[in-house]
Amino acid sequence: MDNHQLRTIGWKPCFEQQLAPAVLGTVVIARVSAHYGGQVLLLGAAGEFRIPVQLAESAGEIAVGDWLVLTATDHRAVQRLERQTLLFRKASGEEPKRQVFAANIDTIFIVSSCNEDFNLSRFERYLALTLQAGATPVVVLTKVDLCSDPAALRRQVEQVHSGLLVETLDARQSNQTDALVAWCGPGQTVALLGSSGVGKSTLANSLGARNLATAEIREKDGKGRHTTTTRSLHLLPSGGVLVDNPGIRELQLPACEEGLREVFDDVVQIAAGCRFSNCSHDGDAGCAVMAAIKSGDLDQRRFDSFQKLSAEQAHNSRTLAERRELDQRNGRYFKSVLKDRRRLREVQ
Ligand SMILES: Nc1nc2c(ncn2[C@@H]2O[C@H](COP(=O)(O)OP(=O)(O)OP(=O)(O)O)[C@@H](O)[C@H]2O)c(=O)[nH]1
Ligand SMILES: [Mg+2]
Ligand SMILES: [Zn+2]
Repeated sequence: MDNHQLRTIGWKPCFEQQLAPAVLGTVVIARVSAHYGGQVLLLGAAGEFRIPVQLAESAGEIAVGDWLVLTATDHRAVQRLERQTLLFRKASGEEPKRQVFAANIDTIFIVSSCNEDFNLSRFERYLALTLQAGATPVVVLTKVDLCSDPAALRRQVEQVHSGLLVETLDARQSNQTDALVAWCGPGQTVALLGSSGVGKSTLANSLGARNLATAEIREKDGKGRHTTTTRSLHLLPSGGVLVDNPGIRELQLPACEEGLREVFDDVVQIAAGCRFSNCSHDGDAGCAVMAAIKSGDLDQRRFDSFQKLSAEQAHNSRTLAERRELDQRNGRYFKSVLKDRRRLREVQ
């Protein structure tokens, strides 16, 4: 196994430790680079290759960024290495399912433009997801050239979470990406997350990914055209790996209570001072939250955002849990039906 080559695509000791020594030499290690309908594009020590999705998924569902252990002979996945981080949302639509975006991402660039797309509550939403995933968030504000006071926007975003890193740039200029290159060094995997048209693929190109398609946003509403349609992994000249994502239309929070509590640690701390532990923060006596809003210590917008995202998270985590339980019950039911059928066949 050529470890040096694998390290250039994000291989780390924590993955190596998961391999049984006996299998070394008899297997191929590869990283999921893209998913195209029936085919999965993989990156290994010897370069890119494709395998049918059934072979790739024979050790479980896969996501871009996953590490697979494949048989050397027919490239069937025998193990999906344990994920260090996992970025997912609740799948859109009524169905209570989660949708995995990407696995084993170290840093997430939360990309927003300084113009129409700028929205503090949206940052809070993305941030909760990033922290829940176990990745490091960096906010990237693009289109500074179209904004009269980017520094003011930057200060607003910095207040969303203490210590949050925020970079502002013209994503078309590669000489402005220096601050971001620090996150894209050897062995590092970075993913771009944001609405359509904010400049994710433009930024990827400026960081040195190869010629990703970009397109002008629509004039009438400033929205993007969903130019990027598949998630894909790209090698950067700085040594890291970058995942460009399609623009996100709707980001429904999945079960992510910890991520939310981390984003809103200030609100959680204030609420701990309410007289009653089940305070509704809506006129109850001794409510520390209401007092903080009145005194100006807590922003009404931030509190409303906390309430909204908490309710959404609680609702979705309930429905996801119900779905899991149903799946398990169905699984048990089908297994018992199969067992009964086998028994019948044996008796006949
Ligand atoms: N003026 C200016 N234009 C930018 C900047 N960044 C991106 N653009 C333009 O914005 C448009 C959309 O950029 P894309 O890179 O395609 O956006 P995207 O986020 O990848 O969009 P999707 O693939 O649809 O999700 C293009 O016309 C870019 O040239 C910037 O910093 N300044
Ligand atoms: Mg794009
Ligand atoms: Zn209260």
